Amino acid sequence: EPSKEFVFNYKGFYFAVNTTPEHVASLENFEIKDSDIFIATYPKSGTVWTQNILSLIIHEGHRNGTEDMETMDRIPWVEYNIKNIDFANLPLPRVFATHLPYYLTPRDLRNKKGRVIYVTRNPKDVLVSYYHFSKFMVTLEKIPDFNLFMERFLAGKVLASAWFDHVSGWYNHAKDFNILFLTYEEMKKDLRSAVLKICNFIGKKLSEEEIESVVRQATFENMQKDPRANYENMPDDIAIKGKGKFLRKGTVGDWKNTMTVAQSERFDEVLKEKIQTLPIKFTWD
Ligand code: PPS
Repeated sequence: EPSKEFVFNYKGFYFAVNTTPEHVASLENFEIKDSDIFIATYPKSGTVWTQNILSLIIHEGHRNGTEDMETMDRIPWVEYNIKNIDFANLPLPRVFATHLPYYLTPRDLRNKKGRVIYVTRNPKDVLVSYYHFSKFMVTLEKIPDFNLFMERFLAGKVLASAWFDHVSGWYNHAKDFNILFLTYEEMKKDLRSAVLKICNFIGKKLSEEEIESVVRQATFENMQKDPRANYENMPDDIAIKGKGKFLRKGTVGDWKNTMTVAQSERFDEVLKEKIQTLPIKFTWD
């Protein structure tokens, strides 16, 4: 079992202890506005990237660099409101990020009010990214041995529980939501098309130059340099400075640099058949 020092279980899902069961429970009745947009993901699947893209699409000042506001302040985490942002008074359209499983999201959202963008990533890259991430997050349990970390991940004994349950839950309940599915790999392959898909989904029309500006500012290289976008100013009680970065490598197939053949086979043994039941094909390299 994961250590109680780091997570608690609420209705079958592991949350970090920097939120409370009361706050999570209150989200059921969280009032959704028609223009609300939720970015939903399993951790390490492209959340920060999508947050930045939405910031750039929606806010002119963000796009042209006249507005100095960090993504994490503009697009708060719903279940981890660590900065005590007043959700009710955010400018419209409100955008939120979340790792919630489909069944713990606000009821309105499950009745097709507001919009959801759900981003997936091939789970071997998710695992490797998660492993590196846990080394510098104060809020995550330290499991330095990769093999052990992988077993915990495969058993769903980590923050956000089992990757497969998260992804299959959202895909199988897609019809309850007003939802756009994207993959990390398609964003990587053709960022411009992904940006256009998002614009189309939220009903925002941008000029050709504006689209180009969004795409340029949302590349890994440019986000890594942009303190508004790269999460380098996380509070000290959340992330340990100098031990790692939110924008670490940003590639497809990095799992091959960490996982041994045996580990990859063990991973396949647990997940390969299940993955084939999903209405989605993953790109592994
Ligand atoms: S979190 O903590 O759940 O919000 O993490 P999340 O943002 O979902 O995932 C982090 C990984 O996304 C990569 N990333 C990017 N890749 C490509 N292009 C851009 N612009 C980009 N921005 C973030 C980030 O580097 C993490 O992946 P790894 O493999 O660790 O580099």
